[in-house]
Amino acid sequence: MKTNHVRAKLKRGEPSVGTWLTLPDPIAARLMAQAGFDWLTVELEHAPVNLETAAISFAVIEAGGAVPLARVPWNTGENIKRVLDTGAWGIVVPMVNSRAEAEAAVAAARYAPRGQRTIGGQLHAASFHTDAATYYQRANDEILVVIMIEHVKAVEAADAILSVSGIDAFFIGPNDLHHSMGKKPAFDSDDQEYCDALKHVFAVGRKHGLASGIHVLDAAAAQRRIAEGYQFIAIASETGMMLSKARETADFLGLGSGRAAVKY
Ligand code: 3PY
Ligand code: MG
Repeated sequence: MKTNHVRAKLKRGEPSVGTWLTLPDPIAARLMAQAGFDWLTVELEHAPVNLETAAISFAVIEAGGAVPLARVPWNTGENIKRVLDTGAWGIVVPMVNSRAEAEAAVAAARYAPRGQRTIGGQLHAASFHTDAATYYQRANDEILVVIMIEHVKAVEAADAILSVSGIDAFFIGPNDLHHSMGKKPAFDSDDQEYCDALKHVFAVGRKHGLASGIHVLDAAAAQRRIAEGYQFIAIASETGMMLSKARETADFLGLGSGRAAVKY
């Protein structure tokens, strides 16, 4: 069975960088898998990606040498089970705001005795180049569980959430976090309440031995976050990268309607 090299990197305290895949297109996923990112997260929360497209995308991402992850649409056992059973090597769970929600995410992602994931499927084992029996035995040690801290309620409950056993990393959703504070959604800001929240969650995560993660807009911001000790860094999305380059090209030639490129 293959080793989840991103999970191993995080456990060693090293940074890993990836991006979000928002296009419902395994061909785009295949090409992105060769760009050199450590991992690629198939976006099922806010993008029009169905499970069949996601399953094929997990396979081509893995074949390209990157770790295939999925952001599930919501924190439910059904969502988590289905992406793991179709070949994701890990999950990113949105909007985890309480200890009970964190426990539910872990229970859905881990087999007994650590959780309640049910037995079944073929693509999970194929994705790790192994047989089902070996997968069931070893999956708990390879599946990456990342929970999102993206609401003030989660910041307040950070200690109760991040002390749940079975979580590998937390991941800040800066847009929802700003929004939950009544502020304009943004990938970053120097707003004091926002910066204090980040510092608090980072310290609590470290206390519980978790890798810290955050979504950023570009490579320079990723470098800054890595220097601060963040280890699970998402840079924008493939759509954001495609459109910002397209926009730059059109602008250079004086073309275009003046509409802003999608950044994420
Ligand atoms: C957010 O910024 O809210 C996100 O969910 C980023 O992934
Ligand atoms: Mg969010």
